[in-house]
Amino acid sequence: MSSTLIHQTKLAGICTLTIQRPEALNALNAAVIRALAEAIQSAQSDAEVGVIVLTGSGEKAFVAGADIKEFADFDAEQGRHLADHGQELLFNRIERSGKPIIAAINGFALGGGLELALACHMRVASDTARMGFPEVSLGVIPGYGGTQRLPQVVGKGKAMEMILTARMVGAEEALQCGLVNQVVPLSELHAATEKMAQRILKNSPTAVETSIQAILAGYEDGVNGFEAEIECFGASFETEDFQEGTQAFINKRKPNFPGK
Ligand code: DAK
Repeated sequence: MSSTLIHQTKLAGICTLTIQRPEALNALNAAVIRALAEAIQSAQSDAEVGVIVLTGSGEKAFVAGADIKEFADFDAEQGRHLADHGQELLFNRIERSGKPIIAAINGFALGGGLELALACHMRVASDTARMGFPEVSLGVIPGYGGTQRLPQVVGKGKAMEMILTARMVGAEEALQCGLVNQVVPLSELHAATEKMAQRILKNSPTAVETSIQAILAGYEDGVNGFEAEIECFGASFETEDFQEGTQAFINKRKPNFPGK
């Protein structure tokens, strides 16, 4: 299912969702957020999909932020409501997805666009990408989880610098501080993202999903990540994937995981 705002392709277990608003550098308005949430939900429930890739249309931008023209007239109540609604509908859904979601950052990833990339499990950037949080230059603060996820990824000091100065960082600096996992020439971005996705697809889908759960547990309030890991680890032994993975090793063959 493709909408005019989100273009979807599906190939060999990888579903690529491309945000299509090139005239506004793929800025996130309410309609894009809704369409993207629906497209992700549909890919998550598609048994043929193992990894989801998010990217932006054109060669200039991944997502240049929330749509400034749309949120310019919001009051405090609307801002709070939309932050809450948008975080649950889209950003938390991405982060908690059992199927890994990779951001292929093909240009500007600013404000809400960088928050979208940060909600993804991994980020591959083109060497042309520029990332930052311009919010304080507009009189607001990041509202889709940026103040929480950026320090988790790059550390508190770098997050403070990026958010308080509103300075954009280039791809190399982003790689150096751990904001992105890999940087490649723009022409190789999709091949590099696909390669990362294919590596994941060789592994047990249940173990991949459970790894995501265990990693996220360590960031949840009141949850002991080590205890969560023990639970998740124990549960792995009951899966058919565990039987298949260990038998394949013993019999010197490639595993064919049932994903259960
Ligand atoms: N919103 C709306 N339109 C945008 C846009 C944006 N974020 N970014 C670019 N565009 C539009 C431009 O207005 C322009 O449209 P026309 O004038 O042609 O109609 C078109 O895209 C091309 O942009 P430029 O002509 O500006 O292109 P340049 O190459 O000259 O510059 C740029 C590229 C990325 C440096 C520049 O476009 C730029 O500075 N864009 C804005 C970046 C930005 O400040 N983004 C917003 C960050 S704040 C919320 C939760 C979270 C948020 C908001 C609300 N709630 C829960 C309610 C998050 C806020 C943010 O993301």
